[in-house]
Amino acid sequence: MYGLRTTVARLGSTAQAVQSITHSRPLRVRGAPRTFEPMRRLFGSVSSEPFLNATSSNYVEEMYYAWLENPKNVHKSWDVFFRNANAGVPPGLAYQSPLHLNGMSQGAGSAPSLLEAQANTKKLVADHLAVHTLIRAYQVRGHHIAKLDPLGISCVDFDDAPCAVGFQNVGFYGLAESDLDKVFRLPTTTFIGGGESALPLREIIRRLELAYCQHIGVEFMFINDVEQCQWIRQKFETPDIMRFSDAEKRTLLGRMIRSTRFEEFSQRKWSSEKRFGLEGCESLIPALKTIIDMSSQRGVESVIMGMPHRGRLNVLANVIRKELEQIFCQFDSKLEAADEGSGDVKYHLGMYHKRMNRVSDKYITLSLVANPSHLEAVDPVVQGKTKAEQFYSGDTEGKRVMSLLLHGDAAFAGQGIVYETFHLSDLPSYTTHGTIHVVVNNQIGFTTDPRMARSSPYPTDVARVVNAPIFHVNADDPEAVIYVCKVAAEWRNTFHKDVVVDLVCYRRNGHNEIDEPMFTQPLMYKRIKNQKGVLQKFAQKLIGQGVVSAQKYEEEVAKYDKICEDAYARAKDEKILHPKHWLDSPWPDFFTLDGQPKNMSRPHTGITEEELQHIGNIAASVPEKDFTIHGGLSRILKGRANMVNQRLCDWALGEYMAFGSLLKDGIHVRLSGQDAERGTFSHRHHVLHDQNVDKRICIPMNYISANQAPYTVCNSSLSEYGVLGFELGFAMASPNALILWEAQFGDFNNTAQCIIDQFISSGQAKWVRQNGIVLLLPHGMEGMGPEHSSARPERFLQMCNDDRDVFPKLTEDFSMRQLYDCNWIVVYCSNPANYFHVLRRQILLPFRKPLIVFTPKSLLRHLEAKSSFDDMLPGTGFKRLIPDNGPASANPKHVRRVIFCTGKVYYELTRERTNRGLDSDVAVVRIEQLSPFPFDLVKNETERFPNADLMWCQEEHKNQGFYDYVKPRIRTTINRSRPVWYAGRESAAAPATGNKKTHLMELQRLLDTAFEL
Ligand SMILES: Cc1ncc(C[n+]2csc(CCOP(=O)(O)OP(=O)(O)O)c2C)c(N)n1
Ligand SMILES: [Mg+2]
Repeated sequence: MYGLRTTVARLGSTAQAVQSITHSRPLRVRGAPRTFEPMRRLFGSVSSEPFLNATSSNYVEEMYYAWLENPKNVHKSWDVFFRNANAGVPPGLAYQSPLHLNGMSQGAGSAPSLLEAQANTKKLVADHLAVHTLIRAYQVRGHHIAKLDPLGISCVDFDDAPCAVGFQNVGFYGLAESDLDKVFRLPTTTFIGGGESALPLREIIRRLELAYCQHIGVEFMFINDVEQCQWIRQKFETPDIMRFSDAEKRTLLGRMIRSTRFEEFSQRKWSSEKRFGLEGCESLIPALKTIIDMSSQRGVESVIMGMPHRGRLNVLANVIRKELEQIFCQFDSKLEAADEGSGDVKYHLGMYHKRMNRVSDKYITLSLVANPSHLEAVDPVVQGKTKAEQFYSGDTEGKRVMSLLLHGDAAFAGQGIVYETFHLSDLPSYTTHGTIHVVVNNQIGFTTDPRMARSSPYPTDVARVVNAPIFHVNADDPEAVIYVCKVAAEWRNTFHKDVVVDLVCYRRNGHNEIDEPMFTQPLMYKRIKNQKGVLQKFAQKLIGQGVVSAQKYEEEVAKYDKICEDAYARAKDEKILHPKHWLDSPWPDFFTLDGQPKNMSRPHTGITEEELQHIGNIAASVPEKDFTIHGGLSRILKGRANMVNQRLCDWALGEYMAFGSLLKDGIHVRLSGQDAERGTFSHRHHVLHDQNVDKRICIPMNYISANQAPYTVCNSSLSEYGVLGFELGFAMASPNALILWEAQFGDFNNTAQCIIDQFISSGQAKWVRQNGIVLLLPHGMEGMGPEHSSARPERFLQMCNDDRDVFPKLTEDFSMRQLYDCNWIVVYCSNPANYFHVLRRQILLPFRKPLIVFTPKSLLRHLEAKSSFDDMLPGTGFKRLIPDNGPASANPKHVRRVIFCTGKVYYELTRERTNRGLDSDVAVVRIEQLSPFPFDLVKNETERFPNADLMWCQEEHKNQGFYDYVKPRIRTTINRSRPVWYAGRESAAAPATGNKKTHLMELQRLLDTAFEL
């Protein structure tokens, strides 16, 4: 079957010879992609010289390669032609008609009538080329005319390139009706022959129509890999390939019954409730089940799914097999939840379920990731979780863990995150080795028609960016649906590349069950009203075929209805909702049996002197032999070695110490982000590049100890939404990993706002699911202009769940309780030791919370922003607040002002304080953990300086930064007994000025305010 490919591969050096025959256009050479001409060119005039046009060259090329392999592979006429051509006869004269073609014997060189021979040559070759072109036309464009739309209203716009195939169009290719019964040899690029190598044209067309123009439309000819193209052709062209046994048909009917009756039952019981039913696309359920069955048979043990609202309850009930009563009781608005948090509507909840797959007889775990309303936002999250499960189970090729994503047609085309996610699909640190995408293409988005919802012909065109094959299928034909799903699953498990199944269907009701679609789509809905249900049609078909009796069918329906009724009765007994039963990523070993942290003791985050020395030395070394690094990097490493000798850490080394020590203890660390390997500010250098050997790299962090966990550091694609979603998903899989996403500059986090708002800040409240993702967001006003200055701390702080007006009860375990209760942790560290501790604390805590870290830019190289090893030894820990430690604290009663601040401005303040000789008069206190707010420690500081006025100082503008969050909390701490003054930039629209001089003036002004006593 793959003969052509191997022949081509072997013949790279013969391209020259071929070129001499088809000299109008260079032929493909070895390794070059196989591209396909636009149809207009395929139809282009061949009158001047049939050999010399583009399509012929492909055909001649294939013939030539086949001939080179063995002259018997081609027709005698081609054999003679190639012999002559190789002997140097010009292409137009090289053809010699063999005896049986024109009744005359004409040996090479004995041309009795050259003109006659030329005429025959032209006709024969033109006819073959025409047939070849026709076959390709079906392969490329058959989907244009396939009967994909159950409603028959689709008007996909293929611009000015209609697909002219079929009996009536043979003239288009230069063939005549009289050619229909001529026998043509089939090219190696088609499988319609089955066992036959030549067929009459009429039969060729009939078989192509069957393969490409019925209920399945296949888009694949853009794929560059010949083997993959051949594979797909074979799956759809082979005669009679779409056959099902009676047993398979009955299974399919059973699944259609469940799918259809589930919606009907729900509609009967809760007619005025939103559930985003599947009516009109009931074959989704057998589609998914087929994919899962096939994948399980091929060795997949875990399928991680993401899907939107449409049909979600049905999927939970009939694919994941969540207990029906658990689904039904979600409709009871009076039930209270057992777990804390906001909970979520029923069609957003996740699920995790391990069960026996009856088809493969193997266990399979199915998880459906909880998602927000924001369509497609879950896509990268699913991919990240899948990647993590593959990573932790050693499934390096994606053979055991697989992702399955469902989409709506409007969202798939409209949401940019889909594109971002596709672009992760083949990147080494992000690939999940092939995702199966299923689009519920009901030809409408809420109230919007496709012609207003996208500019591409299909909603699936976005997938072409990664050359994923796209199988469009009429969802009213359940057999066609499950056939393409089988092929899709096989594709994914053979080539480990993405594939799309486009279920072309309709939406029987409005957007939800209480919506009126006739307002906006009156004609479509008139058509839909007359549309017979797919189950009804399919059941009639099978009854007609004698596959199932009418009685048996009715019994099956009644059986499932009873299952629903029984579950409905049981649902009434439910007294309470258990959100924890809807977890998509349980961490059973991490928590106690009832889901609580195993202890609440504060973790010890310091490490020993030896560890610090050892990791420091690794950070300063090139552990691989004969590895040449850049001279500038040698200096950086030497600088690190010097710091280690002096027992000092800068920012990069502090981070190294945190990562290295966790890795040593078996904690996987994964750092991902744009240019994260080197670090945007060229400070990190976690991946060394050999200056002499291309792509040779060395990651010293993986040389810390023999039994360490692996370190992953990866430059991501230039995406925030997609990549942050991915890392969030990665962090879901295991609590025993430190997963960090770094923004190039902190302000770019707003491109990922959806992940931050919908998942990170609120995920636990909605879905009782913890997540320890770390966001590293470079932040700081450094005169670089409005962009790149602010990571927008005000936004993160505004979403913190602690109450600014309530002073909390200061219990023994206050700091831990606070962390446990918060929705995320926000820190802005002022020195490397604290950064080191907070990273380690993140993983040593007995629970998981997202951690937002504002990270420095200029402080990376600031001489004072260094920490001694002494601050990282056992017994030391993360400081939520760093009190003043200068002359002011020696005589607190005399202190006239306490300036509270956070992060980088501390260094500006202390420099100015010294310059003004105010070291004894002003205390500067750093709040390193902004949220949860260290009420206890702030209280200590305010009490320590009873005669001082209190001030918050920040370099950000007043309406930005930290002020709005911190001020009311300090006021609550002091029971509003003293004012809290402000020193900082005035309110502004932009985060910073674009003028360096203004920047410095503003800075001076805020320092003046801070020290005006
Ligand atoms: C990001 C986002 N924008 C808007 C919406 C509001 N919305 C909910 S469903 C829907 C239509 C979705 O159409 P489609 O993707 O075709 O799915 P269908 O409902 O037809 O199954 C819209 C606009 C949303 N949920 N998410
Ligand atoms: Mg839709």
